[in-house]
Amino acid sequence: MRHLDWNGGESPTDPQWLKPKANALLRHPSTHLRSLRAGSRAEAMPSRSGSRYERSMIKLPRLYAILDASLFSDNEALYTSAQELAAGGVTLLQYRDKSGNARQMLEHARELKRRVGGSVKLIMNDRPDLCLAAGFDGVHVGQDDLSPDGARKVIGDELWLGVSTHDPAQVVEADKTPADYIAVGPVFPTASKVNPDPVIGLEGVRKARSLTRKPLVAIGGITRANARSVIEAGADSVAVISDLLREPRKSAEEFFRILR
Ligand code: TZP
Ligand code: MG
Repeated sequence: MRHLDWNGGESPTDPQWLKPKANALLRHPSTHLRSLRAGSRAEAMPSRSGSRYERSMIKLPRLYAILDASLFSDNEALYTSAQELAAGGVTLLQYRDKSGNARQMLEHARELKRRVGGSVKLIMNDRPDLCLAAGFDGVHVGQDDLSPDGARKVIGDELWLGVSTHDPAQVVEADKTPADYIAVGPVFPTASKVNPDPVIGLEGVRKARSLTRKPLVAIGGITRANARSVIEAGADSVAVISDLLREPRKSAEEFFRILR
């Protein structure tokens, strides 16, 4: 089926390896063509004394790919996408499945580890238990999941821990936790999350940058068209779902080129 995209042009046929939901996402206007706004890189900040944890700083790649299992028509499509992303240079990948059961998630996670674990750091969304069971490299928790302290207790000191935040108060709080990085968003409107928090814009990224020295991941509606502005607003890395769906390898390569 061909359709008009929101620019009035004809889009390619919907990829068969994606679920209809994912194809709808690809057409969602809000995930595309955000205006580019130049921002200024945040100055290096003095060390913050409020932090209760002294952890050595991790280094994030510019692109943090997220694979949402619910968007793929079958397991093989999910795994293939991960392999394509890895071939496109992705070294940090989060596995996310809001509707799957634990066994299915573990099966996915173990196979992802088998296929791309050699070159890609794998992060489990929401579930420290599945992170450990799958031998993943870290876990990402949100405001309704285990607290960063609780998650750290489960995964131990070595693995990566990320935390989602949606406003300045949450960033300040997250800064005091044993999280290795802080995610902020949604920066732009997104159709990939059910009931997303209010959009924070580039201003929200700048504000977050001023509140923490931890590595900062920006998420929500980030595309090749707006990613540069997000990094210029102070993010260290952009986390992306929908703009990596159609041609994962090519899209990842373009993100890296744009964010060089
Ligand atoms: N958290 C905040 S926005 C979002 C999540 C998981 C979805 C990001 O997806 P997309 O398609 O890159 O906007
Ligand atoms: Mg969560």
